[in-house]
Amino acid sequence: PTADTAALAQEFVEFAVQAGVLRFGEFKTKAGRMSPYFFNAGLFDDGAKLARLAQFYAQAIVASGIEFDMVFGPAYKGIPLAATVAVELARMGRNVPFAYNRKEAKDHGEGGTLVGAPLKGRVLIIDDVMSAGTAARESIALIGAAGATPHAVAIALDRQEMATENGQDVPHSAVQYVRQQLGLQVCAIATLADLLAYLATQADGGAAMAEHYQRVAAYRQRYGVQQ
Ligand code: OMP
Repeated sequence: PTADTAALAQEFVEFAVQAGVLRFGEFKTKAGRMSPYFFNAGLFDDGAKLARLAQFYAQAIVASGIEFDMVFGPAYKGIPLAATVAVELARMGRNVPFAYNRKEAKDHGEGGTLVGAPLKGRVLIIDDVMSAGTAARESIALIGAAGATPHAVAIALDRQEMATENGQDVPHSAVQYVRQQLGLQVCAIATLADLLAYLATQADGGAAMAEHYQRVAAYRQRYGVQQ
């Protein structure tokens, strides 16, 4: 990461903590792990927060240099994300088509599961968090089936932890799998490493922050992957 993307990541972690989106405590993840932190993108729940969030995504995407022809939001959580990011990209002079999917096919009216611009060219998927990569794999299959190219994924947070296959931990993260095995580019606004860096700067701000740092560091020891 360049100095700029590292600074953007620090700003984003601070924003997520202040918005109550990134919380510390005890949380069970989809993979069944007890995590000392959890990022709930659904809590970016007013216009100002969504606008700010979209700016972070758009800046991270532009800084990554990833090329793409359109954006796609996977149902449900990816839909408002991709919509607001498309608006922000257009504001930045980069107007691209936008599409999303429904979870259930509609049998009347326009029909089908895809809404918005036709899927074509290099598609950038916008999602919240990648843990095991299940959601990403579904979007990739759907985009391929529509005859377009799943090209890249932009997420807010890369947890940089071991993916699971058939209930077993594997030595790579879902992001590494999507990059190396599926050949897509992945851009994250922030990572677990950025979160730890942030907590380290807050550690003299009180015992609570120092404890969060210790617990998140221990979690990385246990479940983190080599970068
Ligand atoms: P995968 O689809 O398996 O990659 O998991 C992504 C999902 O994990 C998200 O859509 C959330 O439901 C959930 N999640 C978070 O949103 N934030 C976290 O910090 C951790 C998880 C998780 O359960 O791993």
